[in-house]
Amino acid sequence: MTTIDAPRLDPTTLFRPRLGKPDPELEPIRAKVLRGERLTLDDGDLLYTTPDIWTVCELANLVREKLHPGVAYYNINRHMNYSNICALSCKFCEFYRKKGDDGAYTRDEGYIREEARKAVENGATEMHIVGGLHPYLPWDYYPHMMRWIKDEVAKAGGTLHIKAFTAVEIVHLAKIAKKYKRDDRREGIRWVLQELKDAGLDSLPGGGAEVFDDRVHDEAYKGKIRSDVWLDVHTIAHELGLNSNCTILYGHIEQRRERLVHMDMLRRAQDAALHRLGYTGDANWQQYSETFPATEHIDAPAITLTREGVDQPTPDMSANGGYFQTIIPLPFFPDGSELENLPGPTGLENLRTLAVARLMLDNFPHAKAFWIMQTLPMSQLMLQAGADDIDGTVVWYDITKVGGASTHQETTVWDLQRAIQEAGYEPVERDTLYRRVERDGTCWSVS
Ligand code: V47
Repeated sequence: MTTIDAPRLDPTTLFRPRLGKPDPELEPIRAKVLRGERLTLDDGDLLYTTPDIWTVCELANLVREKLHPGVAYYNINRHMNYSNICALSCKFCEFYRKKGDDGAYTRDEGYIREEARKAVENGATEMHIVGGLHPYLPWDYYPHMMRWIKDEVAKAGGTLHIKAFTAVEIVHLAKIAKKYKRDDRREGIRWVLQELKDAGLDSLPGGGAEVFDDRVHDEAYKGKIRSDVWLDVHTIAHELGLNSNCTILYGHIEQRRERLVHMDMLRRAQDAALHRLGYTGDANWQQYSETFPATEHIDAPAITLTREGVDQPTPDMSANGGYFQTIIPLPFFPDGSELENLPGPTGLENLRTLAVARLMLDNFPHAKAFWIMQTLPMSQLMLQAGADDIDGTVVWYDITKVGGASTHQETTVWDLQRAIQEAGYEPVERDTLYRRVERDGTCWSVS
């Protein structure tokens, strides 16, 4: 096992964030935010280095309020991991096991049906499903899993949205289904996504993106797909009409600039997705494309959702599938991983990263403070710093265990509502597609 040394504290980054000491250098960024104009990577650098973190939060809050005035979202959901057996050994991950290890598991049909039934009984609107790259499960297991769930839900007289499989799992499935060709990977990815969609898959979660940077990839999660493949999977999902989310796993061995590049790559992929859905771009988009290196995903005009009168999100945005819904910054938890000698990000770094993500990802409708990883008290603060969503009741969570938590990491609707209300927002229960849920006990519909 190779270890990566914990970074030494850099004295130039030691400053005291102070309330009431505004940084005048942020004013040009404020002007851009008010105009709904795209921020550059250099703007992002400044947002990351200014001691005036509170203005950064305030600016992110301006965007968040413009998009979702007065409300914050939560959902009633249930996470399920079908297996923790994984062919990969990513250094940041404490979830994976090898076959035969203590605690290794693979769920069978009975378990999966039971989880689906419990989800409906508890009024869940969504099941979030991910697992390791299982080396031996056959391809059929995966579409069957979708059908077992939909069948059980129908028997229970309910409805459940299946949000499942990270991009790296989709590529793995294309390989085990023998559909993956190195010279045309898109064809195999499309085949898998279409088959899963036909079997009941409704959207993709945002996991597995980590940080889109080859150096970080090779040091911390070599063997995983790279950014171009991750973006291909999501682009094809969008082309098939599936919505998806995206994450950034920060606070390990990456630099802040690498986070900003990751965010820029995501917003360019979103430009392309929204363009396909008929959104018109910013007339000044060429100025941005000259600022950033081009990639194959970057050829659409910049689309900013808060630009006055041009690109306002339409009320039927949720009816047109095929775009990124939510950015979810995930703070790195070192415990139990191969990188456990690293300190992980601090609370202020988490707050700032959430705010920076909200500001940079100007074409994303939503920013989520995932309470399981951010903690509920911190998520509450993040609602005033760019986040409009704190995720849901979750129930079981096996990927990270904050502060020695068990896999049972459930919270109540009452706790979620109280956290939101106390932060000054109306709590709105949403379904996966961010439609308002009307509820009568465990029965629900969307308005
Ligand atoms: O893909 C793994 C990350 C992700 C660690 O789409 C870690 O709505 C921190 O993607 N420390 C899974 N993070 C979680 C995820 C997610 C969660 C909630 C909602 C949604 C959504 C998506 O967690 C993994 C990986 O990037 N992860 N290990 C760790 N030690």
